[in-house]
Amino acid sequence: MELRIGLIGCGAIGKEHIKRLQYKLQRCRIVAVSDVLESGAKAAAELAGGVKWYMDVPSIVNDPEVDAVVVCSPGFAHKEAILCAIEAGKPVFTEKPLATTAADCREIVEAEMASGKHLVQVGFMRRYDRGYNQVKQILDSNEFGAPLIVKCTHRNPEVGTNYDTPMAVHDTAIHEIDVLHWLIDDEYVSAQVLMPKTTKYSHPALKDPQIMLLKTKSGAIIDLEVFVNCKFGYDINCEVICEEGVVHMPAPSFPSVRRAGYYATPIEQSWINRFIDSYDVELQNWVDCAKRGAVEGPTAWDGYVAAVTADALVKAQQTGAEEPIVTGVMPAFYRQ
Ligand code: ISE
Repeated sequence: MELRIGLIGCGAIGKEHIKRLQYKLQRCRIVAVSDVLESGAKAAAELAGGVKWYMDVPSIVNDPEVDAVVVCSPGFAHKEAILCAIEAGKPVFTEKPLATTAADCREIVEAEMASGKHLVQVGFMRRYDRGYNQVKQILDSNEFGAPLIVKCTHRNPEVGTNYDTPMAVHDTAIHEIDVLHWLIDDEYVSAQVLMPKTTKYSHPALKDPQIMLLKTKSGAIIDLEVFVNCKFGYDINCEVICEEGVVHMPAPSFPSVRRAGYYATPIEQSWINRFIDSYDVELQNWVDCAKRGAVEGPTAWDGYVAAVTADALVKAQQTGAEEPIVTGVMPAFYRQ
């Protein structure tokens, strides 16, 4: 039996996932879409091959033909859709963030635990990326000893004028926030942000670049450069310095070229392309798990941890001080 999906939010990532779920992945099918804009809902229904469309969350979630829900609406609208799916007892995959505040994330965690079923997965797709998984496999082998320092860069060629300083955390660093504690199997305890000279390509509401420092429970330090107007490409790097060696994540391969006095290798330009395979693997895995009532990917608890960590980083952007990150102990429900 195919998993019958209702997809909420038909903007850019919504359309990407409609194409992916309807025409690329296996064992699933979109049966309905919804958007607050009628034109958006209708166009997306067409894109999905003429499926049903709605303009409100309860109607699509409670449609008896919908087995599971995918949420691609803007972050502020996630909570309503996720809580509605939990109430209906349906598996729900939400794009990041789980919700926009730590308190809202906690509410989702509590609602899921009260339902007694594992229903929520957050779309932190980097956990499905080949490179990160290769690094994790090496780290988990213990042959390199304990991780001591993690050096990362998250560079975008440019961002829009509505992108401001806190978005460097909520929109951009949020990926490293999730993937790095999973990668080194540790917990964050504090956050600090250093602000170097701002690039001339930025604007007054955005300090760019930024250096974000995260300390972990075991004492490891993560040094993440976020630079969203770097101009040259979408450049994601991760290097883990361990007691007995260094592990460097491979970059996606491009052919090197010799031309006009240069020997060069291109750099990826778009984040959609950089993680395109990860999205496929992530959603196929979600479909297969949802069919048997399981969640293997990032949970609502991971979404909550990311929100608490992001809050500490945003505070650290303002204070310049080392800010504590207090998530509390992971409930037993999420350790199963
Ligand atoms: C965007 O929303 C993403 O998720 C990208 O991965 C990130 O690099 C970019 O900065 C964000 O705006």
